[in-house]
Amino acid sequence: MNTIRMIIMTLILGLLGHFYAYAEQPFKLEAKEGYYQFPFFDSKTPVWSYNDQIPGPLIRGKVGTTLVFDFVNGLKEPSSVHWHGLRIENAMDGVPGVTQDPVEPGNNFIYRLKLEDAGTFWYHPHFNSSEQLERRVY
Ligand SMILES: [Cu+2]
Repeated sequence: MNTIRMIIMTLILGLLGHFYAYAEQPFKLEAKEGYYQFPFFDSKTPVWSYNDQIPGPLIRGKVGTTLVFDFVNGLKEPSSVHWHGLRIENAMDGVPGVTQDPVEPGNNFIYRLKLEDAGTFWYHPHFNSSEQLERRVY
């Protein structure tokens, strides 16, 4: 029963998350704390998320264009955005301590991603990943 509930919830959340970014238009992506009303739950759940959405916004772009993101860290700890699987400039890969400094609370970072490949990819934090992912920042 719980498996069916989780599948339905995942489908609903996937359909709700259809916000798009377009090439060359800066898209604000904010990690922040909040509460989220999951379907079938009686009360809201404390979460950390991108733009108050779970999962975060669905972002689409065309190969050959550049997507620009203004990432704002509204969490109480450093964060970053790693663009999992995308072939992009190393400085934009979002790995604190390796490709960039961590984005401190209240600060922002501009990510510019030139899209080289078609496909479906995932973005997520790469700072304290185990906790930030578990709290739904993805
Ligand atoms: Cu990853």
